[in-house]
Amino acid sequence: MTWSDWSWVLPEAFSTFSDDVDMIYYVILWVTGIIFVITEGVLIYFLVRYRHKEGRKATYDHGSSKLEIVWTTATLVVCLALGIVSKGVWDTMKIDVPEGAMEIIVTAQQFEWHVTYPGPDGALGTADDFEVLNQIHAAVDEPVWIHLRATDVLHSLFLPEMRVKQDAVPGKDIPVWFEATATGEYTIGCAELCGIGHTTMNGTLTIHTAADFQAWATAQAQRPRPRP
Ligand SMILES: [Cu+2]
Repeated sequence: MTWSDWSWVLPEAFSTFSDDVDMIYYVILWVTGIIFVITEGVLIYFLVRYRHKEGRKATYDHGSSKLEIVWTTATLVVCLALGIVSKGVWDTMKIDVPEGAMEIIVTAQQFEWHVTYPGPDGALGTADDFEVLNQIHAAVDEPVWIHLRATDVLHSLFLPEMRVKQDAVPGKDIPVWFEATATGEYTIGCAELCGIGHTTMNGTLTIHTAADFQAWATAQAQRPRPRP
């Protein structure tokens, strides 16, 4: 049983950190959900209990310092606890890019995703790099390190089944990584309103077996390309 099995709003998840992301999502949802129901319940109770009654005068008081200290401290403790629980997952997703990850460049541009692969030499920025449009291909159980860029406006790379969502900012090279745990075809979307064609800024993330990915990459590298 994983956290993803609880899902009634999230799509199925297939990355190494997706279960941790879902755990935080559901913990925050339950904590805030319970507090929301309690506060709304108290509000409705007070509305009814202290409704207008002929002859009853309103009373005024200046609050209770003790109560204010209690609920401020309780809120602080809950927020700190959520922050501490989130910290490890944040570091995993945002800082700890695994060694040996395959590096690719994803460049967002109204309204498409340009994906650059290193080619047979395994190094980006060389003559054998090749580019595909609106598709990311990777091998299962192998980490992918994306250099996320944008050429025009803000976009956001959204890989829902990998639990990846990261803004792409013109002028910045933002690292994003994931490691898929199952082969298949998944969604690429843009999660930042970026112009009139925003809703068409989609693509497909294909997770292959290692052998199939090698075959795909080799075929792409040999594909004739227009001269620059
Ligand atoms: Cu966009």
